[in-house]
Amino acid sequence: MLRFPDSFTWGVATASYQIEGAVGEDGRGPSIWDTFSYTRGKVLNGDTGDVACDHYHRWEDDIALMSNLGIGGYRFSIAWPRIVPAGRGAPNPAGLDFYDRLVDGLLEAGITPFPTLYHWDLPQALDDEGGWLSRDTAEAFADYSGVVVGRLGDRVKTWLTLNEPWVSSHLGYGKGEHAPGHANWSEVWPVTHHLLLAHGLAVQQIREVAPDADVGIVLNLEPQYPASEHPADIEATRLADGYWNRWFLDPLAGRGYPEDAVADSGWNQAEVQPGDLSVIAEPCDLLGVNFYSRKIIVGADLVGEERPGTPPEPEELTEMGWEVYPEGLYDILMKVKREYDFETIYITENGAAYPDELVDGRVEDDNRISYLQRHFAQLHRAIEEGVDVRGYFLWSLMDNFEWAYGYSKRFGLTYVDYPTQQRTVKKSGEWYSTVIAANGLPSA
Ligand code: IFM
Repeated sequence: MLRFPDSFTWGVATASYQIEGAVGEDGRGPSIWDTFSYTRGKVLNGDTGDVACDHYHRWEDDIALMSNLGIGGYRFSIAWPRIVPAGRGAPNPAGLDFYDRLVDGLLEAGITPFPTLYHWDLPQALDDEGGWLSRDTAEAFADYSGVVVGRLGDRVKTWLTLNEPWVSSHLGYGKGEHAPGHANWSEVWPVTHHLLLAHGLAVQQIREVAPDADVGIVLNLEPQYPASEHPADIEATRLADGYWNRWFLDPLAGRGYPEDAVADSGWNQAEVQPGDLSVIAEPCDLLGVNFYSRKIIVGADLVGEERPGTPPEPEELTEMGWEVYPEGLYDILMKVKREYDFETIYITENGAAYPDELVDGRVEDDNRISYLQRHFAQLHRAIEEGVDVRGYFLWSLMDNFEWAYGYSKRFGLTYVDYPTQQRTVKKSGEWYSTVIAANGLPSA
């Protein structure tokens, strides 16, 4: 039996736009994801988050679902456009009431709430004024954070500011695969700065409103490995790590942006004003790590050439096409421990999409169980070797709106039949509840 620490939190994660639906109800303003998903050709099959999992109306059932599985912590996100429909200005009482009821319901069920303040649904009104290209958006985020924490901070003890700023900046502004759909690589760097600034300003705001709360940010970290020992591969891997991991970890740790990646990007850091780097490095209590896969890096000047060794081919992929590489979770946790001094870590997301099918009322997702089992073993290994991981949040409680893939990818422990909204716990959900009950993995 691989036992986890006694107070370890076993949780699940979701995000507002991916599950709530009710986009036009109770005063919620439009978000960039409404606009993006209503734009023809942006989301597979024209899917939108209009209804999603209808969690806005079914939240009590969803809490009961978690409770039946024995879930100890729920990481959800708060929709900024429900709280402040125009992004800044007067808060919307009905939006605050929704999360107030949700938090009370979770606490009554013995489930600890871990809200994230921003999981990509920026109010459209702020995008109209420049979105994350504008420094003012960072200030507006801090104000909005203060409103939410002012209302829920008597019951919520842990706050997460941003989810995966890499994705917001690279996919939203660089590639255009996510809202707001810009495809302009030079926008990525100022956007990352404004996002990190927003995080730092929000941490300051949260400290004022709820001085005893724990605060952190969620990064999607990914270990990068050279395809061979060739110096070109090794150099390219260092840069890839700079762009993917260090670009965020370094400024949060008070080291500023990584010089090598900044030089390579050509960003002149014009948006970095005096004092910004110390705001970004405002001390936090925890780091949230989302882990899904790894990258194998080929140096640019080796592309197409005969290689000094064969790069490993991925042996196993999820339905997203992401390589299953559980050792990567161990490696990235060890790297963070070795190179930084974040107090504690939570795995704020990990999980896999598979082509699940509901047959005779059952989803036999043994592939997902195998994926989870191997990741839990690597997580356990990192904890044994001294990484202070306090909890694990499985992505996701239920199948949901997978951004540009719409409803075509299923990550849930619970199968959602979208036309009827019926939830069916998958075999992996049953299995996860045995892990939770045992606080560990049966060695077999
Ligand atoms: O669904 C997303 C989530 O919103 C952020 N992290 C990755 C998940 C799977 O792609």
